[in-house]
Amino acid sequence: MRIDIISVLPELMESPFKASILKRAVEKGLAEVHFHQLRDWSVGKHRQVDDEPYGGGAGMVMMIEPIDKCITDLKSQRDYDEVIYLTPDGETLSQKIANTLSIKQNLIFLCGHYKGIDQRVRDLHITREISIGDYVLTGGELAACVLADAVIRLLPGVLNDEQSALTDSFQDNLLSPPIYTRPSEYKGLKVPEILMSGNTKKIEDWLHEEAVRITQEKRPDILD
Ligand code: 6GU
Repeated sequence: MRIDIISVLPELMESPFKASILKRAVEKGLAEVHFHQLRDWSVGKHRQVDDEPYGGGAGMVMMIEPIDKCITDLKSQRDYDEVIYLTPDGETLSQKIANTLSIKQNLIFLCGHYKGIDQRVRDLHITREISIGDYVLTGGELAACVLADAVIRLLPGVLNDEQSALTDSFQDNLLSPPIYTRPSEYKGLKVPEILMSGNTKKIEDWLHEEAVRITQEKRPDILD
């Protein structure tokens, strides 16, 4: 998979891909992440990428020309499956969306800033709009990192068996059951006996019951 991320602040997004699992995914060639400074496609000598809104009002609007030039350049080099605009008024990111995107080859992420982008960019290029939740960030950059992380970890070969995405919370509409490691007792707090019983079938049943119980308690809305 290749992800091209367009932003006025690409430096905000470099570190997540330079550590741990995402770093390894990139090093193994399973994911390629390319950052593009939108100002490189600006037209004037002031590297301007935003302007005042027609009709008035507070805040600035990201101009169509630099974004169109940048996306057009990228599209001339390869076909893209989706051009995704990260915006708080997009569809809320879910595991289902991450699963869907994880089977794509080439993706463009456009990070919004200021009051948003000229509507004509949306009409012309954007195939999907994604938000990471009902709150407002200073820009789409951190949301782009969240989306890239959620998608890249699903690519075949990125996680090992122990980290398998198949047992994640949300993958089967259940939260994860409680987990424990040594010591078996700490300050009087004991690990449930059943987990040390060695009875695989009983343990599996118990873990599933606990997952259902915890989901009912914390997130009844995701149970099907
Ligand atoms: Cl994608 N962008 C911004 N600016 N704020 C957000 C968001 C995105 N998702 C949730 N809040």
